[in-house]
Amino acid sequence: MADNVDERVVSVGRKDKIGHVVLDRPGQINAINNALRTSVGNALRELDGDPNIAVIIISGAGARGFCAGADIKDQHASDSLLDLRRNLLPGWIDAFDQISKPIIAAIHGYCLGGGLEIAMACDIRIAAPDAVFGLPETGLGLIPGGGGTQRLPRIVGLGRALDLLLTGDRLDAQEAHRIGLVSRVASSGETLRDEAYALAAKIAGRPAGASAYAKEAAKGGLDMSLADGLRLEKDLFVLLMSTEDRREAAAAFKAKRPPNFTGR
Ligand code: CO8
Repeated sequence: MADNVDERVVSVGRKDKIGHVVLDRPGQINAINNALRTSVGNALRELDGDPNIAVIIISGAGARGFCAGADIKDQHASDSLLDLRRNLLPGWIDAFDQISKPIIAAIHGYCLGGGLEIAMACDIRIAAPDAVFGLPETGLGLIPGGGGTQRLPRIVGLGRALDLLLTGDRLDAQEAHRIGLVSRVASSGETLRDEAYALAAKIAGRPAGASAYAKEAAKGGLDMSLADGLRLEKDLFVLLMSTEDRREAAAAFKAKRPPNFTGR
């Protein structure tokens, strides 16, 4: 099935050093079709390459939720196995790992299936109190295909992950916070956006190279032995020692003035 990127299913905003990708199919609770999949990837790559952007936020349009997963109505029984495999294998959600800038998922309402897989591929998750999380795939005769079986155990541990995968049980925001599926809960749905922007601004005010390397070391190390991860950390540490921002941070500390970081 050809990817249809003519339908506008994602909108992109830029404010200060923050790029904002909005999943924009509110009539379907932002369910993931081919156009959305392609557009999200394009938007992330575009913002990652924009030197004026330091941090990326992803959220969902409309009152109902962040994303209700794969578009169940858009799945064609006539799609060949080859088509299905072609659509899944390039690992479009895995491509989030290629984005060097920090990505924050700002989640309200339903965050199910592929929607939760998108959120788990982000670096920080902040939830509105009304957020509802779950991986319903086994009830649909499937398993998650966007990284859920791999990222969920890495985030919450194998026992909790298998419980959620095998039961399809839903979690509210407080429970998701308790088990570490989200790291923050906004004080209200109305303030979620502002709180996500404040979090993004805090990160954007820090040296961009350090943020990128912190992310690369922490996430990259998960796929390595401890020894290889420690080596990666040291290599990236040494690279940062030569940056202007590192020198500026030390100079500002000595002069007791705020630093002026340039991203170099
Ligand atoms: N796909 C398509 N349309 C959807 C989806 C969906 N996943 N979810 C909701 N919608 C549509 C509904 O059909 C409805 O449209 P319409 O008004 O035209 O009838 C509209 O959104 C509102 O939904 P409801 O009327 O159902 O609203 P409710 O409040 O009654 O229920 C729920 C909300 C609980 C979210 C319910 O809609 C629901 O259960 N949705 C399906 C959730 C689900 O099972 N998601 C997982 C799908 S499987 C998956 O994601 C696997 C991904 C693996 C691969 C990832 C890479 C592609």
